[in-house]
Amino acid sequence: MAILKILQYPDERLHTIAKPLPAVTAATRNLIRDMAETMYAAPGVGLAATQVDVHEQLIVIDISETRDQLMVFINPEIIASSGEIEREEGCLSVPGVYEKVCRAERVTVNALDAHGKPFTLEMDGLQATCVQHEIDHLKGKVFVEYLSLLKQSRLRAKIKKHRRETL
Ligand code: K1U
Ligand code: ZN
Repeated sequence: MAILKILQYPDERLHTIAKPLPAVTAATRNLIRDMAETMYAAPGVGLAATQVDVHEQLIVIDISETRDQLMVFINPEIIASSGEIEREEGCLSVPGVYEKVCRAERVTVNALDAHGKPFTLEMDGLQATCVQHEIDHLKGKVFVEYLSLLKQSRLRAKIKKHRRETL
């Protein structure tokens, strides 16, 4: 197992569109193990392969307090959504930034599990927010792109200043 490096916003590679996985192999399962270890160590409640510079459609989520309810989604697709809810989000690729984002309240997702078996899952609450946030990563979208252009440019300036000061 290994802890992987998480790309930091505004790294251009975070805007890469992930490709569907044609098959679930031993290499996929190794990546799942490494991504789960990386998410738990961060700590975070989700991680998309894009964030570790692997541009394949794979995400892991665990919103449980006991940190033992790992969910794996390969080639995830939102097939239905309803309602709207505003919730505060964070991102392991944008440390220290928490902002409110409005998303669907409930989603139904089709995906493959770690064994390549298809499943359909209805999600709500933090789980629904998290799966939408992670699927956005696979599409090359970072949650700060939901903020106003003014907030985004202030955020980029703050990150640049912080990097200059810590170099
Ligand atoms: O994708 C990511 O960068 C992970 C991100 C997921 C997420 C959190 C909140 C709303 C939407 C999506 C995080 O895990 S940020 C860290 C975080 O929220 C957290 C960390 C430790 C315990 C509980 C939450
Ligand atoms: Zn994120």
